Amino acid sequence: EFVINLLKHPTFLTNQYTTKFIDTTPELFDFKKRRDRGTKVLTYIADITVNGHPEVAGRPKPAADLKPARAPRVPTEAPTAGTRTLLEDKGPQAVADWMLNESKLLITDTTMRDGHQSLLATRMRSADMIAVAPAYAHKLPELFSVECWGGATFDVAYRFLQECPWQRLRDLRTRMPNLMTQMLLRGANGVGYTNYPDNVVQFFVKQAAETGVDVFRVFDSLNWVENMRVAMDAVLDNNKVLEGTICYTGDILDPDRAKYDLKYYVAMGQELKAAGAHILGLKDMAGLLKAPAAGPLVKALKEEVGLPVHFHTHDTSGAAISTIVAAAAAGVDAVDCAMDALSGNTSQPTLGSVVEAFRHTDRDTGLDMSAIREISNYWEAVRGQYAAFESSMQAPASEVYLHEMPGGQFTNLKAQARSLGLEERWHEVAQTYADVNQMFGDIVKVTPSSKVVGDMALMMVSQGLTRDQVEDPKTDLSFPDSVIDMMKGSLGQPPGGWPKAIQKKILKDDKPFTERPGLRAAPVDIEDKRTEVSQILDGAAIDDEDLNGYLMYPKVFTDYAQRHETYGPVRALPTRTFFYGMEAGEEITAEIDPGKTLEIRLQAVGETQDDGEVRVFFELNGQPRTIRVPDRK
Ligand code: BTN
Ligand code: 3PY
Ligand code: ZN
Repeated sequence: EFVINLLKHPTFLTNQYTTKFIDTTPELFDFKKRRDRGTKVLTYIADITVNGHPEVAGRPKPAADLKPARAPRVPTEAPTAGTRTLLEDKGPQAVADWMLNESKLLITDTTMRDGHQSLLATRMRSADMIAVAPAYAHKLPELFSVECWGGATFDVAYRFLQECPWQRLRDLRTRMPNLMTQMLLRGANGVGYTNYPDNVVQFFVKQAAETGVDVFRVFDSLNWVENMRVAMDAVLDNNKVLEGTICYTGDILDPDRAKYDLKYYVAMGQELKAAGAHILGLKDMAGLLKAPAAGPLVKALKEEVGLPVHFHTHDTSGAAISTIVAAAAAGVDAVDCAMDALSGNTSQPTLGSVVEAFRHTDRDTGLDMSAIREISNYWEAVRGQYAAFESSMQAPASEVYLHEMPGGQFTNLKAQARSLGLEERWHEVAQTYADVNQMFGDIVKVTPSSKVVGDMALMMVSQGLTRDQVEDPKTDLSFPDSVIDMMKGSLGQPPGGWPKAIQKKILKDDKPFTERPGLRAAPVDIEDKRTEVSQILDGAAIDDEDLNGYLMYPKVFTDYAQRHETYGPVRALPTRTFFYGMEAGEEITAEIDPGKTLEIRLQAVGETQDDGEVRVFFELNGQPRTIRVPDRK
């Protein structure tokens, strides 16, 4: 019945089938109780207004006098050429060659990915990014790239923001046609927390390239190049820019951390070059690279690898800009910064300050300071709406050199500690995190290995266990699943392998493996999976983007799709409405399709009825509408 409906649909017949066809053609689901998108969105607003949004319950509220975020205005003509233009015209190798010849210090803006991932628990909604994207295109065409996808943003979009991450990417891509978009890809872990079968990784990269990613920063959470090849090859096959990435840990100047010395990093850089990388990423996810080490490291990578080097760091220590200055002096080609209002602390260093630092030097970035201020002012107003997700970090801290937590994990782990009642014991958690790292053999800690170290540290602090007790063969302990899995080999191999004694204790009689996890995983039958998810969703049409969501996160995706069926395109709502609902007398607009706008006015909220329901009175495009929602408070 549904299939016939679909095939006869005029959009389908004329070949204009778009990826989110299902969303704009609810008549396909006429066999179900038909609810239009306006009603669905009103249902969402009514529910949040009556019951609140669970994610912000008990958290600080945006300031009452917060100014609305207004994106800078842009001219109607097309923006000037940028790096994307070069990529489209001449391909990824030309981008790398251009970088090597460019004297400017090139800048990537990370605000839309790592910036909010590190400061606001990744909770920034697409609407807030899309509104400012044209300003980036018009006012900052000299940017190297805009990091706006991947990492934790993918699952958070589905899981907490009730949005399709692919739609976000497509919308950003169209609004910044001249700028390269950039994503963070966790190698064989895709945008998840575990290794996926090779064909799932390949399918994902193909889709990301098609929907709109230009630069793929590919890393492995144990720096195991072997485990990065499938993802890297897929980027090359799709003719996009491959940034093969080294994760930096330890301290090359510290003789006690000789495992990660200059030789180690140069050798890894050479392996990545041999694997086909166009650019060498140097990812200092915790912000551990200090200025005196940055010079020799960047110099050695530039000279002995020969690829353009793109440096990423976090300002957790407060000293990141000194590292950037040292890296630039040693010839680094590009660096990551976050726009001022979403920079500093666990986020990237401050974009405007880096631009100023290089003004009147031979590495002048060419970026316009007044554009930076305008865009940062916009982000400042946006950030105010996310007060509920701010962390308690008040100041930069040199403690990062002890614990070595990635900026993107720090606030998350702190929140996890809080939920276990361990927040006042945070410094103990930090010390234990460092102890676990040593117990596991001193490993690279970045998603997902960092999560495993965090799980172990929280277990030890909450159970009052010391490293000695954990390592003692005589004490019997049950370890977190993630720890067992990692010791078994499921995330791959660290340099030199896992320490034998603790591995044996954790695995008991289970045998570890040392081959690449992807070699052991059978390929997934992708079309079977499409049928499977379609059945779960009552016969819904599943395009390749949706299918990729399901392959990465089956339950998260189907939960999202089911809520989407109830609540409709809530991505179109203003952020305040999404988290806090509406007040009587308030009016908002929501553009649910280009040119199709809902004018929504909340008239009144009724009393809770005997049946436990509340009636909420709206005007939708001038017509009265009543929505009933259960009072769940
Ligand atoms: C159903 O009919 O039961 C489910 C409808 C699913 C709509 C899907 S959800 C993922 C994708 N993204 C969209 O915006 N719409 C479709
Ligand atoms: C991620 O994988 O999400 C990261 O930000 C790692 O630094
Ligand atoms: Zn980062």
